[in-house]
Amino acid sequence: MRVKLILPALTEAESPFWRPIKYSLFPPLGLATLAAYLAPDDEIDLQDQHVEKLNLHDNPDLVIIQVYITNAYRAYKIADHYRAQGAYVLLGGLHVTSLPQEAALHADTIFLGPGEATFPEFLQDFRNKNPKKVYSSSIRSLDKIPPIRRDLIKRNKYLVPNSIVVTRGCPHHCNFCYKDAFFEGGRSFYTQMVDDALAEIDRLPGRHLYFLDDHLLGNTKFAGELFAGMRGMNRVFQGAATVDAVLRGNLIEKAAEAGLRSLFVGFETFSPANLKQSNKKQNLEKDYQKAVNRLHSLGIMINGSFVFGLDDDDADVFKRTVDWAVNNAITTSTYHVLTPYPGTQLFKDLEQQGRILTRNWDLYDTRNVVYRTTNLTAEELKNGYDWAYQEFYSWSNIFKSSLNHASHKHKLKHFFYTGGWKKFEPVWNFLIKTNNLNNMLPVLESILSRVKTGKEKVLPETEADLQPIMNIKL
Ligand code: B12
Ligand code: SF4
Repeated sequence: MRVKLILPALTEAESPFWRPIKYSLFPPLGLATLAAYLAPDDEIDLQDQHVEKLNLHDNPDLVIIQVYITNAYRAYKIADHYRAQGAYVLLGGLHVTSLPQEAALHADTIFLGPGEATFPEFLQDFRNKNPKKVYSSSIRSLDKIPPIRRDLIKRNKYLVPNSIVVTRGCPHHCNFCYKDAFFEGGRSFYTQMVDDALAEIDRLPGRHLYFLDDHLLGNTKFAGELFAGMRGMNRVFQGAATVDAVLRGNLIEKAAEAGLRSLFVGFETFSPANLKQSNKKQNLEKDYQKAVNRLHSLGIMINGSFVFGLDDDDADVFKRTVDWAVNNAITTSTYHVLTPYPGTQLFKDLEQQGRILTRNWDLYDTRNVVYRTTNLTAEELKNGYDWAYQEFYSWSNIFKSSLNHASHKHKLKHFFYTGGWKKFEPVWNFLIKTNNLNNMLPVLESILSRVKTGKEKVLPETEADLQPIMNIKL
């Protein structure tokens, strides 16, 4: 059987905000996960439109498309094209799960929720010529899943080919998050067996890993055993977790020992009223500064996530948020305009209040205001969001923020990481065009080398560690 798997590019591919580097970070892990269930003699073509031109002049028997909210229209067009020429088309992913009726108009079969149980079930039905129209996931397990088909990933096209997920979902229930809708009808947080996760890590070449798990520290026992198993593997890795998990127990120390060098943390807002509105209970009354200090004392860089536009936000929120991040030496910030994804509690609440202004899903990219605001006008919100990005990533703030670390090594790491990420777009574009992106991995690994504990004392202070960074002529 000829099988085509497609990750259509997100809308930004045609927008002035398109940053090729942002979309050349991670390979399509979900599709490579599904490909593992296909037969050894199936002819498989996996295409990621973010990094390559789609070939639509082929003739597959089965087409599998992953749909996010802002690639939905593009995904539907591709689906219609292949159906018109007689292929059997499957649609699945977050957006299909949120809006199955919409997606069903463009597919022969749709999938709701994770695909680990439903996709193999479909394949059996398909081979028996009896596929269903809808498969909805209720069995949720990662036990004995076949190894991800990483051989189908064009590694040289990505800065971070070693992305990995060892859990699914999250133990929390923030009302703006996709996760309750996506995992409805079954468990919404579950993990791999530790040994399987370690085996997957072992299969990955090089040193650097990026865990895409929503909350890598979400299950203390699992994470503790995973980090214990990773000690001595000589890995450096990045991941995501919540403020409360950073503050609780000593899991974060174990993570640092295992090689954690940067963490995406959902601070989102400083307002208790906003946290309550978002059902983000885990952040309530938590000392953000303490979490930051703890991470920095372990040499872990921070990517802070912040949401603007919650009902308690006023015109000062942008400056307050940027100043806090700069003063606390947050390495990178990700700002979002509050976005009510369909299927979430936030969408339901705003819809009930008559506050949803558009259903043009292309605008649901966290850069646009798609709902009626309260304390701020939509214009203030959009301008404030744009200003926050510009301000945080201004050279003066990158300097200032870097200097807020105690050790020289952390200062340098911060400066090169942030500057490199946001200030050298033409260099990234050149590396992408010349297929050299993957060659930057050793540089990233150097930047993620260890800074040690206490007052961020350098451990061991080796000039050699930083040499590759100093040598890049950006
Ligand atoms: C990697 C990633 C990215 C990459 C995506 C590129 C890539 N190659 O994947 C980049 C960096 C580009 C990115 C950007 C953004 N992202 Co993002 N990203 C992720 C992340 C962390 C991991 C995705 C992943 O690989 N998961 C692991 C794999 C195994 O799972 P999966 O892809 O979901 O696939 C499974 C199922 O969905 C299903 N499945 C999927 N497709 C299909 C198809 C068929 C036929 C079948 C049978 C099954 C099936 O089966 C797979 C196995 O179970 C997720 C969070 C998460 N944990 O999923 C957020 C996430 C997808 N991102 C999100 C957001 C908000 C964004 C941004 C808007 C952020 C921003 N402000 O810039 C941007 C832009 C996205 C946009 N405009 O829509 C949200 C999406 C919310 C939503 N409802 O759509 C998520 C869920 C994070 C969150 N917690 O809110 N992101
Ligand atoms: S902590 Fe993060 S992943 Fe978990 S529910 Fe909240 S926003 Fe979603």
